[in-house]
Amino acid sequence: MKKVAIVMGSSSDAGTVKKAADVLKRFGVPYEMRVLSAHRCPAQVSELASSAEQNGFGVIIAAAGMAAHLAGAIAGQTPLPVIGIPLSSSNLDGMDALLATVQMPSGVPVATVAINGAANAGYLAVQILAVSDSALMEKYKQFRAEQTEKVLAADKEIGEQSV
Ligand code: RP5
Repeated sequence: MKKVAIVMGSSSDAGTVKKAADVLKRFGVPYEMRVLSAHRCPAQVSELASSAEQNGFGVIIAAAGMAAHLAGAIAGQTPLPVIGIPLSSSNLDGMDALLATVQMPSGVPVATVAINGAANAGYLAVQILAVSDSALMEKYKQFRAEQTEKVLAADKEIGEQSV
């Protein structure tokens, strides 16, 4: 199976970004985590992005806050799909990172999840890899069915409290 690279702009991002790794772990998808900054170590970001395809990665998740150029900088240097996680910071609550991550020029997309939406970045990476991996697709469909069952059980339970 192809691996997922999870890159974050700072070690201070790790608490939020870990939720993406937790999802990948749950589905048995191999991943590698890195701390690399588009601004503080651009050469290393280039190295990771330009070699990711030949190194066995299928998707790259990139998380950053503030002037969040990490996902876009990676997307510009790889043909692999890139998922961006904009992270909240104290001054602008993540709107800065959201706009910096999502507003990519035509031809170089970053699939941007919600502010701090690390779990969905993990799920989206699973879905992308599952397109060419039928066992993974079955696991993902099972997860979706379980989600539905949980909501319907909650609906039944609360419905029983109706008067
Ligand atoms: C971004 O700046 C990082 O992704 C982080 O969210 C934010 C602050 O980084 P630190 O100053 O905590 O390293 O590049």
